[in-house]
Parts: sequence; C-alpha cells; structure tokens
Amino acid sequence: PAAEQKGRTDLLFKLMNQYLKNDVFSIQKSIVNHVEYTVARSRFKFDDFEAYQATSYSVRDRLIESWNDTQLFFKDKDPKRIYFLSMEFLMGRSLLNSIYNLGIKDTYAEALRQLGFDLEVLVEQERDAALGNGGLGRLAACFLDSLATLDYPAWGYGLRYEYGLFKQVIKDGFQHERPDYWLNFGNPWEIERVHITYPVKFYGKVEETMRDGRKHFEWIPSEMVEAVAYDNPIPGFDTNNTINLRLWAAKPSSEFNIQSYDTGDYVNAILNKQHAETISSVLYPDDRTYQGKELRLKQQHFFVSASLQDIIRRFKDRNDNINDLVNKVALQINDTHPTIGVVELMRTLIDDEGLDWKTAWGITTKVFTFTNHSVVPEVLEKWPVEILGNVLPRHLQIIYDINFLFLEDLKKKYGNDYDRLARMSIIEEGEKKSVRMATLALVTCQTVNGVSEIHTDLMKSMLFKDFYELWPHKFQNKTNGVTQRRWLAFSNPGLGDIITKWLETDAWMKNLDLLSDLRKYVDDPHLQEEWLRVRRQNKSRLATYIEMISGVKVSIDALFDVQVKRIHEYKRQFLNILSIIHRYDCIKNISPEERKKVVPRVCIIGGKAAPGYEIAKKIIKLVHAVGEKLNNDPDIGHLLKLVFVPDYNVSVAELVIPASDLSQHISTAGNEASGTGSMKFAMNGCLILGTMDGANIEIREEIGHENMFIFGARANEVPKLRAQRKEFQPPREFRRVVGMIRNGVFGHQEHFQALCDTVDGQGEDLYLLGNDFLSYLEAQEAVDKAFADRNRWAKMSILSTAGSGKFSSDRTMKEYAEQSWDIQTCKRPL
Ligand code: GL4
Repeated sequence: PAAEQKGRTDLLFKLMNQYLKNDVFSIQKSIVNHVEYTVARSRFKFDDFEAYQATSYSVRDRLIESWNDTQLFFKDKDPKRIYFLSMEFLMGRSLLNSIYNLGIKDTYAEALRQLGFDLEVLVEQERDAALGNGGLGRLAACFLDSLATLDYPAWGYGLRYEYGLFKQVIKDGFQHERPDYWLNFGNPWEIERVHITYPVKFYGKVEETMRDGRKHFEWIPSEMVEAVAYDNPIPGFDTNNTINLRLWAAKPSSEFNIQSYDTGDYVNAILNKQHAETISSVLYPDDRTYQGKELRLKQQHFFVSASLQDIIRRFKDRNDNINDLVNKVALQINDTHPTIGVVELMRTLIDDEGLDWKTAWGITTKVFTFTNHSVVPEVLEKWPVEILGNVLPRHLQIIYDINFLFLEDLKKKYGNDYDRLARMSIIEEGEKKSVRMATLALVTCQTVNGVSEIHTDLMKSMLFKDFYELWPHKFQNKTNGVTQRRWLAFSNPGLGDIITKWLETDAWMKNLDLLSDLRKYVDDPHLQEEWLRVRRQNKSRLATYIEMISGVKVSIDALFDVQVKRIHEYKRQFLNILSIIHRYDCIKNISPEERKKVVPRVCIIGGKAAPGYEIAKKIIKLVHAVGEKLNNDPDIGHLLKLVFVPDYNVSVAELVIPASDLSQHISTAGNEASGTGSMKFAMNGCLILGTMDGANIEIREEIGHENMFIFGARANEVPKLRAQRKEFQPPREFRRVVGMIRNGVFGHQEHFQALCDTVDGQGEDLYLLGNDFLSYLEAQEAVDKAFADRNRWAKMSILSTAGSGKFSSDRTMKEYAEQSWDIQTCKRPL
C-alpha cells in the first residue's frame, strides 16, 4: 500500500540523513577539499584560521542545501509570510551556532580532532558579525533563531554594513574607537546574489500629469543606487527549516546617468559614482539618540525600498491580484527606523501599481506592524522636513497627504482641540518643521507593541497616550525574549547537560517552560553540588580571560558581580562604581578582624560608549581609575577587585554570562524599555540585582521576589522625585564617595568634575542616583549575606533558571505570529 511505501521511504531518508550527518569521514573530506579549493592552501599544511575557514565553508554547503530546500518548499506552499525589517541584526559568530542547530556539532568536533584541530579553538577564529548596537539588534537576531526553529515562513531584511559596530580599544583607561572591518578576511556565512539587485531612487523632483482622468505623480530621481542582495542562511534548531536574512549592499547603478559617460570625462564619471557605496558602509554607533543625519535617512530608505521591491516581486511570482498582498505578507518594523517603508509602499501601490489612494491605504495599513523600543519621548526619531523633502520628495508629499486625512478625521472626533491636534500631528511645527516617525508608524500600522509590560503601560499612559485613547485596540504587549539555544545550551553546555540530566529530557531547548520542573529538585544536595561545580568551571574560564586582558588575578571563590551593557547614564554604571568606592572605603576603615567577614567580590564592568557621548566615556575612565587604585591596594587584597572588560560584544557575553554570580540591571525605573541581558543571566543561574524597571518586573514575578535583589524608586514615584530634585539632600554616604572622586583619590581630578556634576550639581541627578543610593547599598548587603550561605545561593541560582521559561524568544515569536502577523508554521518535511 502507498502509505506503507511512503513510510518506508521516509525512514530510509531519515537513516540516510543521519548517516551522512554522522559520517566523520565525509566531513573531513569536505573540510580538506575546502582547504585546497576554496581557501587555496595545501591540504598538508593549514593553520587554525584556515581550518576555521574551511570548516565554515563545509558547514555552509549544508546550510545552502537546507536553505534551498526550505525556500522551494515555501514557494510551493505559498503561505502568508512574515518579513522582519530591521536596521540592526547583531548576529555574533555563526560556526558553533550553525553546527549545533544542524545537529552535527559532535561529529564536526570529532572530525576536526582527528585532523589535529580543536573545534573550540577554531570557533575563536571567527569575527563577530556586529551589525547592531546592543539590545535592539541582538533581539532581532534572537527572533530569527526562533522563527527558524518554530518553522515560520519568515525572512529578515537589513543592511550589509561594511563596518559593523566599532571596536573598543582602551588606552590609559580611555575608550578609543577603531573601525570594525569585519569582512576583511571574507565571510563564509553569506551568499552574494549578484543577480538579485534593485534600483533605489533618491532626490530629484516630482512631476504631476493627468492619466486616465486622474492625477498622476512621477518621481524623477537625480540619484540612483543599486541594492545587491547578500543572503545569510539561518538554520532552525531540530528542524529541517533554514530561513534567510537578506542584507543589502549599495553599489553604483550601471544604467543611471549613462549620458555622463559620454561627456569626455570618463574617469570622473566613474569616480563620481563611487559614493553610492557609502550608503551601506557604516552602522551608526549611537543607539537611541536621534541625530537627523541625511545619510542615515538614505540608509533607511535604501534598505526598505530594496526589500519591498523584492517582497512584491516574490508575491507576484505566485499572485496576480495586488489586493491579496494582505493575505500573503506581514511586514514588521523594528522600531521606527524602517518606517519610511510605509510611505514607500503607498508610493509603489499608487504610482507604480496604479491603485487609488483608498485601496493603497487599505493594503498598507493592514500589512505593517510596529514595535516601539523606547520609553522616553526624547529618543523618538524625527526627520527635518527639509531633509526628507530633499532626499525623498514624493514621500514627503505622501506624508503630508496622510497627515491631512488623519487630521481631518481627528477634527471630526475632537473638534477644534488644537492642542491635541498639534500633539498628534505627524508633522511637528516649530522653527524647523519635522516628521515624527513614531507618529507616522502609529497612524499607518495595524498594531503597535511595547517590549515589556511596564513599557507597554508607559506607552499607553504617557508616550502615546493620545493614540491609545483614539485606538486602544491597536496597542499590544510583547515581552521580549532570548534564544535559549545560543544563550544557555551552546554557551553554557555544562549547565545545559545538568538540566537535561535532571529533567531527563533536552526538550527544554524547544520548550523552555519545562525548566520549571527543576524546582522539584532544588533542595537536592546532588543537584546543588553539580550546579555549583559547573558554575565554578565557568568562573575559572572567565578568570583566565580576565587575567589575560587586564593582568588582574581574581579568585573564583569571590562573588563575580557583573554589569555589562552599553554605557548610558540611565543604566547607571556610575551608581555601581559609587557603591564599589563605598565598599572600598568601608574595607579600608575596618579592623583586620572585621575584614575576615567581608565577602570577597570581583566587580566586572563592560560596555561601549557612543563615540560622541562624553559623560559615558568618563564613566569608562572612572572604572579604570578606581580599578587601578583598589586592585593595587595591599589592604584590600582579594576582597575587592574591579576590572573593565574591553570591547564587550556577543562573543564576550557568551563567556561572561555563564560565569556570573550576580548581574546588575539598575536603570532608573521607567527608563529601560525591557532589557534582555537580564534574561540571559537569569537563565544561566545568575542572580539579579535590579530596579523595578523593564523586564526585571516580570522576571521577579516568575522567579519570586525572594530570589532577586530589588531596590530603588518605583517608576510611578520617579516623576515626582525628579520634580523635587532641587530640594533633595543626598545622603552622607553618597556625598562622601562623590567627594572622594572630586578630591582626586582616584587621580584625574579635573577630568571627573563634569561627571560628578551630573549627580550632585544643583538640580541635577536626573537619574536619581542620590535618591536610590541607600536602598542600593542595602540590597548589596543582602547580596553579601545570601552569598555567604552557599546552599541558599545554590538554591536561589537554580530557582532563577527554573523561573526563566517565559523569557524564551520562542514564546515571544509565537505571540507575534498569533496576535500581530496572523501567520502559520510551514515545516519542510525531510
Ligand atoms: C532598546 C531598549 O533600550 C532595551 O531596553 C530593549 O531591551 C531593546 C529591545 O527591545 O531595545 N531600545 C533601543 S533603541 N535599544 C535597545 O536596546
């Protein structure tokens, strides 16, 4: 019977596949072939880097196979697809992640071992793909991993920056920025698609004509740039699906402006074209500060325009009626950066497809959904009308039309409430008119979501209050998540094995809620022992690294207290340093007897400051200055160390997170939209010291308040406290430690005055460091007490992991799929 026959064929395929996967010899053959024919080295002599390259190319072969089959399958089934548009994808390294996800890690390790190479060493040869600044970009990368793993028909779209986020180099304690030319040694993880290119237009003018009795607008650009596709396969875990991240690179357009070649100045005609490539050359390194730079607007339009052309072409391959777009395509815009795409789609539908406004509007407002990632209004993107109108003249017209119709509707509802109309208008009036991109997104998108419960609440009650009143149904919450594959299973395999052993299954890798079963064994001394042992091994690895980068020897018996993230005033690294100084001061002033009772700590701080952010750079210098002083003070010894981890990135995070005992997420309440670092730490059994901000609040709900260290003002108290800043007298302890910096105890007296001014100047301290200081010190004491009790700490640590199930990006992606995108899974059979 046919069914039986099919069953047999399926089984055969499965066995064959397993055989191929587990065939060490085939892998070696493939690697060695790549050494010879791709890397062009002798197969008898190649070094670690060349072995890394060849290994990657051999993995890439498998990825391409899986990619091709998945895309064919998608094409055949033609399901509704989700396209995730983002200016940033912070992918990190690919080798280890790929072979784990493909289920061939052990075989590769063995194949390499027999060839005389160590997989762990080769993995370190890879440069991070740092096409993002921090949380926002890393979130997009986690989402792709989950979308692939959950078999959603998804693609990511972004920019192929030639220079990723700058490398941070520290000299004399000061941050210096170095370009991250990550493509220098080739990138085995991408596939250049020389034939997939689209023209993207800029500048010029709009001509108005009559066509079929209707006004028609034609945009005549004066610059045209070609977008070339680079595909980055994203394999799912434990599935045959491999999805795609398509990144666009800018190349000079070959057709445009042909006549300029014929002017006789052939060489200059070519040189003039060179600047096209600058569009995709560099990632802007300032997260969340709006700058209004023309090149950034060009980047935004460049990547969304190319993406939309690509998406519509793919749609048309299978569909004749453009109205069906709403049933086949969902477009997610990651923060406001891709919002110009909304206007580009309107323009395409009206000017190119010939639809009337109403039909185009009906489609556009159904396909887009929008995620906001910030809490404070100051960071919302705005484009000066002048710049936008110059770069994208037709788009500005359309924006004005959208706004006109929107305001007409508002007037019907609110009459002449001009204050409200002005607040809600897409155009901000004033000396310099500008386009509010978040407002444009709110008006045009089907849904808008925040990234944690508190953030969504603040969006509804403060940031977008008027819009929530108008369209409550548009607002949703989607608490962020991270992929437990990269952030727990692969980067902390020791702990992963313990979890699998005690749960008697590794199904948690696809269903993180299962972690809660660890609670059953939390008091079991065997589990506690194993747990602590692995954590010590991880700490030992980190200690070696710390000694290598800083020369500072640290004891793994000490509490590893970590704060790693972008340097920002609102994230309050300065508060952390002040408490370290306080601790130092206390240790100095107690008797040798009392010193014996002190819980030893290694404080680790890492993160990059935006190149133009002076105060953040001073914070980095202060970490070094304080570290210098106390690391060399014989009175202090191993009781307190402070080290700065330079060039914090995804790979460094993978080393640091599994080795941390305590991690700090101490933003002034109401400032961190979510924070995702905290989720990674908690998952790895690291305890959290934090404020009631962002995701901390939900982590506390899951893990239990007794297993976290919470302090500081609550978000609802912050506005009042800020208003009373002038009358506020910071506590004595606070004034003392700030005074120590001012008085030059850590040197560089002049340099630090401006930093101190931000917290103790009249009416300063916007982030309420003085206000939260005592409560922070109390929480720190509670940390010491808990750490001194080994069993209690082990228990808290296990319970942190056990309570992390909610924070898988798999959960987040399912929520988006169901509540925003309305898409189904599309799983490729073997
Ligand atoms: C951010 C938020 O600041 C951060 O809290 C959040 O976790 C992240 C992802 O949603 O988005 N917004 C910007 S801008 N950068 C971020 O990291």
